[in-house]
Amino acid sequence: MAGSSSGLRGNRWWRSSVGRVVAGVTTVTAVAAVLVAAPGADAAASTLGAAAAQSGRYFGTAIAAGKLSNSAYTTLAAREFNMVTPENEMKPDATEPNQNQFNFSSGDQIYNWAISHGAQVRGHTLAWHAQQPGWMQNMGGSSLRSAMINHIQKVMAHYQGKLAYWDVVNEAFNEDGSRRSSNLQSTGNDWIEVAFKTARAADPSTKLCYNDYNIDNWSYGKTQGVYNMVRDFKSRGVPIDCVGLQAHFTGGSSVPGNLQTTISSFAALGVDVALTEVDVTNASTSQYAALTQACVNVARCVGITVWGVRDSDSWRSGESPLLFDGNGNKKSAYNSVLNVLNSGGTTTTPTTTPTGTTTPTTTPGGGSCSASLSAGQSWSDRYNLNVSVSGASSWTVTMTVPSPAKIIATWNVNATWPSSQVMTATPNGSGNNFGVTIQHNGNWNWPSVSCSTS
Ligand code: 9MR
Repeated sequence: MAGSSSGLRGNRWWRSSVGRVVAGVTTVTAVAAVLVAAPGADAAASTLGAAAAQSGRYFGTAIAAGKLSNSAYTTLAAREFNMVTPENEMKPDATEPNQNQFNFSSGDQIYNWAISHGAQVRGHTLAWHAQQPGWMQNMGGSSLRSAMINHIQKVMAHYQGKLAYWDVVNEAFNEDGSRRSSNLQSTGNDWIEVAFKTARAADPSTKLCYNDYNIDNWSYGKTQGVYNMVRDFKSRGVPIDCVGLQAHFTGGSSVPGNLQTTISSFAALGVDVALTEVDVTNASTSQYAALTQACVNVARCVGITVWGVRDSDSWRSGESPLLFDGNGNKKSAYNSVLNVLNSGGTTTTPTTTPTGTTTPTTTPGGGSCSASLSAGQSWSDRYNLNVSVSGASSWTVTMTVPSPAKIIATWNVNATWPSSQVMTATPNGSGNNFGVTIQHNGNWNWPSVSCSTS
C-alpha cells in the first residue's frame, strides 16, 4: 500500500543580511540575530542534489567502481547527486581481503570520483554479518571481537576526516525485533556498542550510523527493536549519530503510510535520519513522492540515497525501481521527487544564535567580476549562503571557509573543494547565482570569497 504523508511544508527561514560590492572586492556584513521568513525566494532547482540542497539536505546514489569508466553513467551521476555510497567497495570483504591486509583501491576510486564532482561520501559498511571476507566468516569469540575492532580502526583511519557518515553496523536485527544470530552476535550482545565506541575513537569527525532494512514501518517489530536499541544507546551515552532506513520498497514491500512517524520518532531520540538505499517496484510515482515528502517533513531527515543510478544498475533491475531508465532518461518518478524537493521542507532554526559573523577579508581576483554573499537558510549545524556574481558570465569564484567549518554542498555551479575549506567554482550553465552549504562546526564566521575572470 502506498503511503501518503501530510504536514508542514515550505517553512523557510532566512538570516537577515546586508551584502555590498565595492570595486571588484566583496564586502559582506551579516546581521545574524534576527530570523525573518522569506518563503519562496529560491528558484526551482533542476537536479535532485540541487533541489535537496535548498533545504540543507542531500540526494545521493550508490556508485559502483566498475562503472566509473562508463561516461553515460558518470555524467548522469555527477549531474544529479551530491552524496555517494560505495555499493560494495567499502564492505569488509573488499577492504580487508586477508586479515590485517587492507585494500582501499576501489573505495578510494569512488571517494576520489565523488569529491572531484562536489559530492560527499557515506561509508558503507564496517560491521555486518554478510560480505565478510572468508577468513572472518570462520571466526568467533574473542578473536572475532578483536578482528572487528581492528577492522573498524584501520578502515576508519584510512578515511579519517573524509567521510560524512559511516554505516558502522548494518542489518543486525531480525524481523521480530530480536538480534539476528551471526558470528558477530555470538561474540556478545554488546558487540554493536563496542563497534560504535571503537568508531568514535577512530574518527570523531564522521557521523556514525546504524543502517537496516524493514525498519520503515513504525508498527513493525524490527523497527521497534532498532528504536529501542538507539534509545538505550542515547540514554547510556553510547555514541550514535544517525539511523539509516534502507527503504527498499521492492521485492513485495511498499512505502508504509506511517513512514514519517518512523522518521520523526527516530529523530526525536536525537539522531539524524536518512533514507539510505531507496528503490521502489516499478518506480511508483506516488510512492517516490510519498517517501520524499516523509523525509522533507522532518527537520532531522538529512537526505535520501537511491540504490543505483539507472534501472540497469539496480540489484533488482527486473523491477525497474530507480529514477532513470537504462538509457539514462528521467522517469516520471524523477519529476515527482524533484517537485517535492523543490516545494521546500521542514528545517530547524538554529538552536544557538549565530555569533562571530565578520566582514570577510577578500582577495581581489583578476579581471572585472565580483562576488557577493547573502544568507540562505540556517540550521543548528549548518547554513546556506547564496553567492551572486556580477561583471562577467565566465568566472572562477574561490571561497575559503574558516576551520573547522566545512563546505558540504553546492548547487547551480560546478564546484570542487578537495580540502573541505577551499572551494573553486565555475558556471555550470545555471547563470550567475549559486548556493553553498557550510557545516559550521562551531564557527559561524562567513567565508571569504573572490572572483576572477582569468
Ligand atoms: O547492491 C549490492 C549488491 O551489488 C551486492 O551483491 C549485495 C551483496 O550483499 O549487496 C547489495 O547491497 C546491499 C547493501 O549493501 C545492504 N542492504 C541491502 C543491499 C541490497 O542487497
